[in-house]
Formats: sequence, C-alpha cells, structure tokens
Amino acid sequence: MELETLTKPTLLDVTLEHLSRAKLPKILQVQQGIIRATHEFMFKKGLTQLMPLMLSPITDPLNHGVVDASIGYADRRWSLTKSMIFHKQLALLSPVLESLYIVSPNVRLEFADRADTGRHLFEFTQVDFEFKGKDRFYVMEFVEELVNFIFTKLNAEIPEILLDLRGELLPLYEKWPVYRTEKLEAALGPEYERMKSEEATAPFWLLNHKREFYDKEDPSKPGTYLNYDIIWPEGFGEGLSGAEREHEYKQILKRMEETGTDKEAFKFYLEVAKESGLPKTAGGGFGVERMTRFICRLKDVDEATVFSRKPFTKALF
Ligand code: ASN
Repeated sequence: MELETLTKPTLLDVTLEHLSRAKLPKILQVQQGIIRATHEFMFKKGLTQLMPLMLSPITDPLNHGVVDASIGYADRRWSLTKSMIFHKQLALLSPVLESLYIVSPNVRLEFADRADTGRHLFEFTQVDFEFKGKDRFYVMEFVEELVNFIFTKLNAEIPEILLDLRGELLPLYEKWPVYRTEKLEAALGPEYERMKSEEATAPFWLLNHKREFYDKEDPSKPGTYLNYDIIWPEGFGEGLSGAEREHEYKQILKRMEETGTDKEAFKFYLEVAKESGLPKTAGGGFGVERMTRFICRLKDVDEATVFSRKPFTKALF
C-alpha cells in the first residue's frame, strides 16, 4: 500500500512525461514542416498573411456548445477566438486585399464528452484562409493542391521521420472523391462520417453540413449548404472545413433565425452587411494538429502537443 502511494505518478510527473515523450521531437518536426510548406504555398499563390487576433466582441458561434471563454475589458465583453471567420470576411472589405490567410490559435473550451474522441483539443491552431470573389470549386482545387504541396515537401525534407512515424512516405492524391452528407446518411445511418473515414484509404470531400449561419445556403436547393469538409482516411475524421459565405443582409438574418443566433451580439456585423454590404467570399481552414495526427498516424491529436490540451486535462501547465 505504502509502496503504491510512493510510486503513483503525480500530476507533475504526468505533465512532464507528456513533454518528454521520445517521439515528440519528430512529431513536432512534421508539424513545423506543415507550417513551413503552408507559408511557402500561400506566398506563391499571393495570399496575404494576417496576424491572428485572440480577442473580439464577436467570434464564431460554432455549431456545437462549448464553455464560454470571454473576458471583460474596456466596458465590453471580449470573446477568445474560436475561429477568425468574421475577421476573414471583414478584412476582405478592404479594396486592396483579395485573399488572406492566418495561422490562428483557436480556443474552444469543449465539454468533457469530447475528451476522448481523439480529435479534440480545447486550444489548437488552424490555418484559416479566404478569397474574395471565388467559389467552392476554386477553393476545393486550391486545397487539394495545398495538401499535395505540403506532402511533397515533407517527403523531400524529412523522409526518415515519416518512415519512422507512419511507416511509409506520404501518398499524393490525384482524384479526391466527393460525397454528400444526406446521401451517406441515407445509406449508412447517423455514423456515416466515422464509417466512411474508417473505410477510406485516401482523403475525400464531404459536402452539405448543417452548420453556422455564415455557410451559404444553396439558392437552387434551399435547406442545403455550399460547404465542404475534408475527411482524412483511416478513421482520422474531419481535417478541414470551409464554405462559400452568406453575404447578403436579408439572407444572413434568415439564417441567424434558423440557427438561433443572438442577433444583438452581431449588431455591428449586421450593420456592415446592411449598409456597405459584405464581400462575396469563400474559404476554409485546416486544423494543424489534426493534419499532424493524420500524417504521423497518432492515436490521439493530443500527442501532437507539448502541453496537453485534451478537454478537461489535468495538465499543470
Ligand atoms: N475555418 C472555418 C471556415 O473557414 C470555420 C471554423 O473553423 N469553424 O469555414
């Protein structure tokens, strides 16, 4: 009994053990390679890099509940960034910006039920990008090129690390299958996304998720949405989400009502939409740690962190 008490690892031991894992340096080199290749690709494609914002009176309402993360400052509430979706759209009001990207820290204080999905962290990094005047077809092609660019770079720069962590080099994907949520659900039931990801050997697109008000409704098919997710294969699940955006005032109001969004919180955003009009944009964002997880074939995305960010972690730092 006494021995057990003596040898039981303390929270400090567990915290330090997480950052002392033998594979961590290699995992981090993969992650660094993703960012390095992303910057190079974005530069070549002419996207302007914005620095991330961590506080704003408005942030992504998300399509699922999380614990509130806001602070009082200068007589207002400021939310920690869940995603920079609105700032991407608003920045493109600038006549001199055509496209942009941000390596953006996102804070989403997930409830404990998401602790062991293998895919959730309460704080993570997203590479978020947006284009003025482009549609979903343009963005999907852009993303396919980006992923193949990153994978080609990693194969060339750190082949031995990839061989060690994933057992082989990264494949390049020519044809990306495209599925629709409503069709998969009809064929496979509610667990369609997980099932399809588990049986897939290559990433695929999944269109038409019911989500936040800012994802554009298909005008030719009301009740369906012009959004697109990348689903990583081998059961790794969602890796990117994006959409054409709602930009017309009346349609935004309608979608806010349907999704139960608090209009008062978006008062000034709505004012911009009404008075000067929001630009027509499309974009998306991929989770950096999730891409790292897929490439390194990690059981849990938290293996890509130095300081655990698993929902409800007991980590001390
Ligand atoms: N980045 C996503 C998008 O561009 C939004 C999100 O992260 N919720 O659609």
